[in-house]
Amino acid sequence: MTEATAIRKAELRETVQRLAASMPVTDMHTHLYAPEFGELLLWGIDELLTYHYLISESFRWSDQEYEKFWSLSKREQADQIWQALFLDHSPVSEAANGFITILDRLGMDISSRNLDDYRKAFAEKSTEEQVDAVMQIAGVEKIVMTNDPFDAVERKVWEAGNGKKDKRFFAALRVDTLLNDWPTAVKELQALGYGVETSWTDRTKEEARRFLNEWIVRMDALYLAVSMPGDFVYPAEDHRSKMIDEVMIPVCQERSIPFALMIGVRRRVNPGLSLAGDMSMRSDVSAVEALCRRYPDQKFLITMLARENQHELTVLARKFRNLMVFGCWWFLHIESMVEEMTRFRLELLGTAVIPQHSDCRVFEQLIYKWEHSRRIIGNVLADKYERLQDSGWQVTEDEIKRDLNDLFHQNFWRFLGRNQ
Ligand code: RAT
Ligand code: ZN
Repeated sequence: MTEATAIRKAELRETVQRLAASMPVTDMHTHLYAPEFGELLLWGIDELLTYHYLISESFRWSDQEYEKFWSLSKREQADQIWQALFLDHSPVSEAANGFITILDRLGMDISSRNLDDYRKAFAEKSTEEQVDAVMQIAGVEKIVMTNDPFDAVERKVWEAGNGKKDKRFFAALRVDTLLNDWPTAVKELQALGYGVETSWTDRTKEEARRFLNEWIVRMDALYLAVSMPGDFVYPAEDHRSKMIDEVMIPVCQERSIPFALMIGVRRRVNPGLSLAGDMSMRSDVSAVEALCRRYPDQKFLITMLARENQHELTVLARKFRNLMVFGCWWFLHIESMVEEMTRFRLELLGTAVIPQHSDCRVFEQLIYKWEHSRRIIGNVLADKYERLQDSGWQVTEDEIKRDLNDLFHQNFWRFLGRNQ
């Protein structure tokens, strides 16, 4: 190690922070779409203010009937949320603070608190312009969407061959209906011409596999994805286990793609809140253990929603190299949890983890979700390097770049076997 390549102690943290702030990111799970998907791509001020994270927070301050809220136009809903969360009270929550970060980084005058001015500034942009600008500001280079062939609007885009045009966007085939609502899946599959029936016959399995195979190829899907309730058990004598063992794993293996499971949701705890009414739920990590053990050649991307499951899941990743832990999901995507989880993940796994995904639903959210996460992850990493430096281990700028590139980008692609 030469004097020239070693970083002086006083500069170490600043160097890590600078590199963490600018390292290009692959966002491996979002609900964003390429511009070709038209109305499915949400962006703009009213979409930002009516993000379901903010809807549930605004109801903390309101006794309005849920139906009344849903009957309002999007703009009226946004006005109400602005009033409740930004004017009547201070926007200290992660999601509310994130909205302010977005406005600021887009060059708006935060001190004016003038929603009309903000609206005007957004209205001047085209979708394409905003997508380019946001990706540039956020430093996000590649975005993985969440894609569902049962969605009629989305299906048309793929069938017209427009889903793969924008090379910055990648597909993930979402299979929730097949696993969690088989009767609906049967109807959808039949309508698309697949010869399935409710009972678990050989032909049904074959046709379900054909459906997945055809759609993986059509979308060039990077992985299969599902969100599971917290009471997901595997193996079990139930539909889910049969679907996983006889349809999903065989197809993933044939196509050499990972299976992503997001475990620990309790859907519609308060149905009146719609999408904002879902809860988290503690899960049994042994389901993941059983999958990883039974299918050592199958890769699993796993995230869990309950804080209580995080440490055990991270320990499990030490035991199974076919398990990649990813992201701080949903209610865990807050400053304190990202800090805690990143710290023990690095302590248990080194840099062999995907520390964050954004889960954005509205395009500009990329700005705040990544800026906030980059800062925390950079800080935790700096702590670790400082400790090494105290023992005489010199870390170079190139090594810091290598590590951040792994965390924000390359670990995902390497796990997929598709180095970018
Ligand atoms: O984070 C979210 O916005 C949730 O509503 C869900 O979409 C979750 O991320 C999921 O993918 O199921
Ligand atoms: Zn999601």
